Amino acid sequence: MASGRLNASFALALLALLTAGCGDAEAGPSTGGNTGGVGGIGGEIVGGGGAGGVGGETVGGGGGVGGAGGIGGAGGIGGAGGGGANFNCEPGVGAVPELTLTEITSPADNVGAPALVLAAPGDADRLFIVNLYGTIRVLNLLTGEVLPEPFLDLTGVATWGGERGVLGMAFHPNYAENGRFFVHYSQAVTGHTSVAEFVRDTPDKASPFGATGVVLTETQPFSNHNGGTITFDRYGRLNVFLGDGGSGGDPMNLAQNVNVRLGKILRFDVNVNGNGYAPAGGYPGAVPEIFSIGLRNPWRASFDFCTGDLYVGDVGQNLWEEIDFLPADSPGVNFGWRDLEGNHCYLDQNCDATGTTLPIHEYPHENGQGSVAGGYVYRGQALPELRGRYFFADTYQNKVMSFRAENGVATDLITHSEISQGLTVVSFGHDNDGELYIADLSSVYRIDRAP
Ligand SMILES: [Ca+2]
Repeated sequence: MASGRLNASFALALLALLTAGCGDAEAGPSTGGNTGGVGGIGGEIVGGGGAGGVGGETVGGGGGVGGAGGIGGAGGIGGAGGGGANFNCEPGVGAVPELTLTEITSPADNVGAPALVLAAPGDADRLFIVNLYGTIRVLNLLTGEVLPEPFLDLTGVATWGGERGVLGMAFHPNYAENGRFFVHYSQAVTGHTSVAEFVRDTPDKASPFGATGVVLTETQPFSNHNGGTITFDRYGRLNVFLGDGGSGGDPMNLAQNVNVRLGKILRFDVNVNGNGYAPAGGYPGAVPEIFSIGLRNPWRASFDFCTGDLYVGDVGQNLWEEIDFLPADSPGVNFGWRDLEGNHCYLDQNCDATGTTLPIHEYPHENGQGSVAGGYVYRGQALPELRGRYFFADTYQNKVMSFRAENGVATDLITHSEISQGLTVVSFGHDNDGELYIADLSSVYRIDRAP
């Protein structure tokens, strides 16, 4: 269906964005369920439902509340990243059906270059669409209409082009009450990285000049490999994914340098004395906000709402694309770059992989092309067959794929070829029911059951 409608300027940006070996584009929009789900309906494990919210602290335990009715654990685990007022954490059942894509935005909506789709905690009927080119728009799921005015317009604050732009967004787990949210963007003029906090003025509007805090700024030695994802984990910590600084092959070996934040996963407590920031990384011997090292360009990453496991799509250099996996509550690790590209030595063919966490899944470039776009574990209602499957895509190879992580091993890998053609998938998203969406830099689609 819908063929990728890439016009010339999109294509240009995209080319730069995704140049093989220069990967690019999530991050778990921690839609958080402050609203606290109704709790397990009869123990139905309405995931996260739970209180989620509460500062994200408490292991979403919130579920607790729900759990009440439910079978303990139910909401229990609460959400990775908050939210998911209506997620379903039951195991998948039945054979994977044929899927289809339903386009939910149109060119007339002028949503620009959608690079991320996410839902706000406590806001079940709307989606926020992050436009790489500087605006964040709101889509009303009930009417199908995009609000005419952007929720946030960072034109002039952020710049875009190549792999720069508005790259990520995350709602505070308690957004419904405190209105706090975070945006990862490339600064105007310099192109350097900013992760800044904003507070909404109304449910439909936030001021671009109203940043209430700066979590981090980072000088970028090159324009590419800026990472992108920011997302809350189930303990309410903000996780920031940064690329290796760019060029190709990580010429300064920054991803392995524990004194440098590039090529890392960073963690911050954003609730210090209310709304202050503090490093919460804990990687041995590293700058205190560093949690894990050895990433090349982690454009899109997410936490499984139900388990807390972390999935990272790390864009490869010349030959291999990879999905990295870290079980919930693991200490930080070294994901290998640039000693390794996927499971393979990169520069030194006699490299030593001791102490390195290898990908849960890798796949080769095809015809010299590849750029992985990490997605989410499906925890929705409409397609119980998909529950527990981690969805991801390759932007250049026109593939949407999924697997299940079982005991740290990717099993039952599927290429969903029926929804793979004609799109330039750069990112995924989900609503507060756990249904999945695809962003392809020109439009947004929901993954549905084929009729
Ligand atoms: Ca790696």
